[in-house]
Amino acid sequence: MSLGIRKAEASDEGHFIHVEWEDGSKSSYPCVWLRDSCQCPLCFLPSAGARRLLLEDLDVNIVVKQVALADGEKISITWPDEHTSVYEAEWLKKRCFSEEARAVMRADLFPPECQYWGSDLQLPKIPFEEVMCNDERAYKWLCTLKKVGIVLLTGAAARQGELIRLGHRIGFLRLTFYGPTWQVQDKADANNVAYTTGRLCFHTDYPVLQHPPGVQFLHCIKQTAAGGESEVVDGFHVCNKLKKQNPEAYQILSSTAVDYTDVGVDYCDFAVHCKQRIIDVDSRGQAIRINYNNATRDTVFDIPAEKVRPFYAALKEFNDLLNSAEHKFTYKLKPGDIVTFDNWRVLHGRQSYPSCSEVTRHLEGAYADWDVVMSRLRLLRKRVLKRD
Ligand code: OGA
Ligand code: NM2
Ligand code: ZN
Ligand code: ZN
Repeated sequence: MSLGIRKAEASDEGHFIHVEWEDGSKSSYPCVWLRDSCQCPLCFLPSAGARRLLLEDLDVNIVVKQVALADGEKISITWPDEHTSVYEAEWLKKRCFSEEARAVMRADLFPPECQYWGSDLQLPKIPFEEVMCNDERAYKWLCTLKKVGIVLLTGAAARQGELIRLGHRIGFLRLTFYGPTWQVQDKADANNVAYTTGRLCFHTDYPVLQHPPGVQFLHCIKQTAAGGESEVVDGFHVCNKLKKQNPEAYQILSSTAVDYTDVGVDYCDFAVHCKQRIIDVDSRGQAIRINYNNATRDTVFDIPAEKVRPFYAALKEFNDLLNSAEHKFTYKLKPGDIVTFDNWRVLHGRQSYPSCSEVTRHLEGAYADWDVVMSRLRLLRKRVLKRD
């Protein structure tokens, strides 16, 4: 049972409705928002959960004509044009404008929990087939992926196609110029440095795309005996450290637009160019996305010449911190392992391995967008926790 309403009255010359709840707490709602949020069939399309009311038809200076309380469960408002709107207590309570109520709603919609890690990472592991057929396990997988930034799924078949299945489990994969899924192995005339046997220093994938893939999957099908170890580092954790230790480097990396380029042929031919800040920050200066791949960073560099060396110095500081023993975690994928990680937060790399005429190492890779992953996480949460 939800909390009932004790009293509802208009105030501020009809611009607000003040609600007093049964427990004595109070909420106030701007009338323009109430009118805009009318749930009647003329103003709202329930089958789409979307507003039908046009902004053209909203008077931003609207005031209430009359407000009535029904059984403490609903309030009913009559507007100057005699349109009436009814709002349920529970619906209103959730949408209370107080700082605390908004923080609760925000945390529900956008889980904020973030566990930073370094070389002490206890790599979370979940059996792949359990994620595929058990909703609790799938929910656990996605919560951990969001919170820690990396989860290893174990025991998949050592053949191509498992990532297509995983894509269906969440919804769909992100198609890029490298195809729906892509094969990481040593290739003649490689169209990407990943398709060689060389070492890959810490990077995020695909900063050349305006909206880089949020989540990456790498499925190990074949692993070389010597070399080919994987490395990961918590980019957000390192950014916090850099900001403290070297605020000037942080300032440069979070403000300089770096040119990226990727030109070639794969799924189709491509000529992609983009400008990205290596550390993307929110309005409070907190890192929200790392965009760094040294291989696709363009030789075209659209900044004044005198700013170039300070930029390299800042990047070097960041790279040194990423590589410090305290921050990086090293492991080696086994056939059947699928590493899933936050490509906006976790930087990854690999050690080199001997080149050979046969293929000695083969990973299948794929991307997903955070929108799709978070959507699946919310739906699984609803089902697993049996709530709305
Ligand atoms: C990549 C990549 C890692 C590896 O393909 O972008 O980072 O272990 N591969 O080969
Ligand atoms: N691959 C692995 O930014 C990049 O070029 C990352 C992408 C080739 C799909 C590599
Ligand atoms: Zn209406
Ligand atoms: Zn990569």
